[in-house]
Amino acid sequence: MTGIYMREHHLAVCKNCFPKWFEGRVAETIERYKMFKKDERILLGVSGGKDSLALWQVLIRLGYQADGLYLSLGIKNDNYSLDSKEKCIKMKEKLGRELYIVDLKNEIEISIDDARSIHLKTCSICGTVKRYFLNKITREKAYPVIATGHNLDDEAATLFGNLLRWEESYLRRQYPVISGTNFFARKVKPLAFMYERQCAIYALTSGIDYIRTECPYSSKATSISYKENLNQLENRHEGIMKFFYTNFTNAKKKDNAMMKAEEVEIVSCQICGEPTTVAVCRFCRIKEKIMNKKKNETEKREK
Ligand code: Q46
Ligand code: ZN
Repeated sequence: MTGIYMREHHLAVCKNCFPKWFEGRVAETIERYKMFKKDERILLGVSGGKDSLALWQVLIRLGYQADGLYLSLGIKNDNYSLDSKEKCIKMKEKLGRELYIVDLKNEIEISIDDARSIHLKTCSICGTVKRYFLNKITREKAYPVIATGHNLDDEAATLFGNLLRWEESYLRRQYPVISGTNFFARKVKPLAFMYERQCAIYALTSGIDYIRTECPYSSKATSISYKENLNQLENRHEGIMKFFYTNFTNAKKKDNAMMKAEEVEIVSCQICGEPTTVAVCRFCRIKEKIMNKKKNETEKREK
């Protein structure tokens, strides 16, 4: 039987053993970073992609209580949103867990496709919308933990971008686990030390049906070029991505000052009531901009 060779670990694992090996490594991360316990309910953001669906299955196989939240963003190209929702529903049925589905169109009468009309970067708006609903539903359903399927490639690309722009406040916040507060649940990334290709192999070797096409907006995401550069480095210097991110997290662990996030006052958004650091949260500001733009266009047409 052909083995799966992982250069960075100097290890070959056969197809049949790979899922167990992968699950074992995720379990180590969860324990090392004290992410959650077996009696804590976890809400996991699922997109229909390989990472989040793999994580959902791993958590259930490890005996954790994880439910999913799928956000239908209204990305119409290639029916991307419809296909991704169907993959999440399939996984919910396989695992026998709860899946919450939030349809952006029903919630706020706009979709991610509308974002282009206000000339903001689609992925930046998408990120705000996802964080908003993940936080909101987590609190409404009283989950103490939010999990996301960010893998090592994602985390290394984010770190790379934060360092290039010297984004100090983001660097302080970047870590595989962020403690909860009175306003927000604990945030965890159990796949933070697993390479993207390892997540893909796990999905394939353990029979996960995930969406194979990329989001139509992903080619414009800045993180893609960071990932391409990091992958080039990885090809020449095996394991460099892992060193980069692992040594960053180790340095943060040693130095308490690096872990300390800036203290900011949290207030309730004047429009939606969600916790925010400014009078009107970013989500409400974006929504208002899109609605105004639509209103102006309708008025122009009617004139
Ligand atoms: S879903 Fe959203 Fe991603 Fe698509 S619009 Fe960009 S951020 S690429 S993870
Ligand atoms: Zn708001």
